[in-house]
Amino acid sequence: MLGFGKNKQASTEKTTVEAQNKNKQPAVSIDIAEDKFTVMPQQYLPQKGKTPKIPDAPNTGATPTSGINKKFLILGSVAFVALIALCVVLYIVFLSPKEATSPIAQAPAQSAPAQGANQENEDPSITEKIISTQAYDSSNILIGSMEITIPATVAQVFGTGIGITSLLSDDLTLPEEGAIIGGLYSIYPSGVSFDEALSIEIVLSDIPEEANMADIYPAYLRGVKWQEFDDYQATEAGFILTLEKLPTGTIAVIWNPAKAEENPEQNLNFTKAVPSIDTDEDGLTDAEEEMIGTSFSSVDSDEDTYPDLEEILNGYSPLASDGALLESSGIFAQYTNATYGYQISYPSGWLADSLDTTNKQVLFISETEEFFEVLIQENPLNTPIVDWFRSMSPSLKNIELDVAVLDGRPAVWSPDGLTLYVSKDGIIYILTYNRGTRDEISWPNMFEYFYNSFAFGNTINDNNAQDQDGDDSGSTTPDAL
Ligand SMILES: [Ca+2]
Ligand SMILES: [Ca+2]
Repeated sequence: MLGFGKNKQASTEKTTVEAQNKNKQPAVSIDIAEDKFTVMPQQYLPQKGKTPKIPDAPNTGATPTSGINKKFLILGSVAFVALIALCVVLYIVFLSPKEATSPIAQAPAQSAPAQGANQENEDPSITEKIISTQAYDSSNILIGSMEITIPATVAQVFGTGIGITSLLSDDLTLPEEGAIIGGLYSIYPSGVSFDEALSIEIVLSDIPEEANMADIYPAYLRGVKWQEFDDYQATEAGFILTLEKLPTGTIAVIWNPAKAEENPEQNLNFTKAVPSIDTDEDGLTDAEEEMIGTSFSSVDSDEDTYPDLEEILNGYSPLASDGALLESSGIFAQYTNATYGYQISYPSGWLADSLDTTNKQVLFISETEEFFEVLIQENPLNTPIVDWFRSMSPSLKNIELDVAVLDGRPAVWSPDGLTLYVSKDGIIYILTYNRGTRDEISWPNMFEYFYNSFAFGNTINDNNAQDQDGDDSGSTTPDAL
């Protein structure tokens, strides 16, 4: 929401910056002064009345016949009365209409009628305010624009105190990598937080042809570094930021062609996994051929004219030329998870192992350190899988997702192609090829067979099925095909 988690600065620094900005923006100072008037009479009024009186009273008592002192006494009394009168006027003008609600209590968003009732002094016709500005290059060609939608509650408080300035790039720190496109903007008052978020749209007049949207992002100048906004929405011609707090630095859109490559992070490796050695180049790795029993020096081990891999992916045994089905070959076994309602096939020589009695994490372990895994995560709001994935991987927000279908439901691939996410009935099923420390994967086709065999089934609660293997784990494993 806020998008500035990383931008928390020491409060002293922030105060200094705000103070400077207040000096620059008289409109803001006026507003803040009004706020102070609403508070001052309550706390300071009695003391103000006393302050001039205390030194006067004892002095007059000590030298009773002094004419000069009498003059001071009269002047002091007049000043005191005038001050009281001034305070009363200020009290009537500023405080009394707001008495019903203390300033602190009305800070969070209240219902619109309540706010309206408290804003009698301000223009009730102010609802939502939109301000905008345009940016031009040195040849006076329009390069971009910024438009800010200010919610009514914020507009009523800040009035004209919020604005945008379009800047020139001459005296600014430019990004080390990439280039600024579509202008530079400064929004004031900088660093200020609002009760309601401002919607800020940046429109780019011209997006370079060579650029794609994954390389373009809105950022703000934080010290001497350009920091990408944590949260934004891409539009056809730019971006929309939703900010409850304004950054202290200049805002711009940066085009950095190297960004997509340099920003994988979050344990996700963008390089697609490379299969290990495949001597006969038939697509089955030597490790797979050895496990299955096919020849790693022949593309067609059973010499039925159908290549080994083609037979496997079409459900035929690569070891029998009589058209025998893979199901009855004993190469794969089936695992059933009744707790979370799914079935999946895995190489029968591997160990299928639920890590604990919850059956949330089941491993299918090969003779190498590599293993396949089905992991369960809750998805109580039943968020669609693409949205769920995006919410879990904010760093991938600009990456086009590889969306597949698994047992009739949309599924999302991780960028490295080794994890598949699918959702059903409030549960996320995460199918992963864990290659450990290996660069090359030994079981690419076994994994393909594995995830393609994934099928949703009934859970134990749906059908009251008996726990067939009697270990109370809700799983039945293995059931050889
Ligand atoms: Ca091979
Ligand atoms: Ca064959």
